[in-house]
Amino acid sequence: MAAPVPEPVVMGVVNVTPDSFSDGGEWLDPVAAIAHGHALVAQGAALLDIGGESTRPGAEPVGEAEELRRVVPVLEGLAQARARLSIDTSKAAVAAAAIDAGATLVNDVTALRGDAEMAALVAERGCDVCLMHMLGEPRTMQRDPRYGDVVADVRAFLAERLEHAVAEGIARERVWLDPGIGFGKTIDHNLELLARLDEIVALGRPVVVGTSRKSFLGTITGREPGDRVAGTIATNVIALVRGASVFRVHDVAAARDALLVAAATLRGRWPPPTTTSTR
Ligand code: HH2
Repeated sequence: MAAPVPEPVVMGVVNVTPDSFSDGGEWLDPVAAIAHGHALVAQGAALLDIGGESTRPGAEPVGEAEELRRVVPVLEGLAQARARLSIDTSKAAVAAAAIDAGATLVNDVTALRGDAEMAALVAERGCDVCLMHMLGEPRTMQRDPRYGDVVADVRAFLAERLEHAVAEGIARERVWLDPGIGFGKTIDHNLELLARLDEIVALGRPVVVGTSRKSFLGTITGREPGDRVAGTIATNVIALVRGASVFRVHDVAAARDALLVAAATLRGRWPPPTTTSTR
């Protein structure tokens, strides 16, 4: 029998940064960021991922005070939105303030390696955590990344980080995993991870994919970041087929429609079951 098709959860991106690779500066003003978050919820985002530090290749780190200044008003302004809130940070102090403001997911691109206090915070506060694979660090990660077998290496890393999280007191059921598309990876690394994503899904936790507008889509299509929606959706649908359940995107309406129809088609049935572990 075919594996059950997860109900796709669309995570809308709210970058409160001057330098994000595709929308840097667009939502730096908190009023604009809050309005953007509400618009993404209206388009079908069940989750909003709010971030105050770019992790694009070459990005310079942001200080804690500045990151707090960027994200806290936006989280507060979105606390009543009809979506869960996620904080995209690797700093425990930022995550703590975000949880106080209503976030229930910590999206840590360092997978609990960036801040020694992060695991204890997530364990204590009982929120969900997304652990992402990254080779190196944003400033240098795209300088000649190498793997033995990229899928096996990323899977082993995520398996180790999952056990680390559990050993630190985080409930296994609270952990989501992400192969980190574009984080220390060539175009072929990204494509192979997507083609064999079922091997990551086999770790038994919800898998998040973040391909939205990323440069490998530009390499294939020749398009600028804002024109990579169709490419993003192609990868999201393939990831859904391979068992991913959370899709981190900038262009929510298009991704939501494509994923709903793709999931219904894979099931051969509509409406979908009503519950999912990522809600
Ligand atoms: N990608 C980005 C940022 N955070 N988090 C997860 N879990 N997975 C991802 O693939 C991921 C992520 C990069 O995208 P974006 O936020 O648009 O750009 P920037 O880092 O330049 O702000």
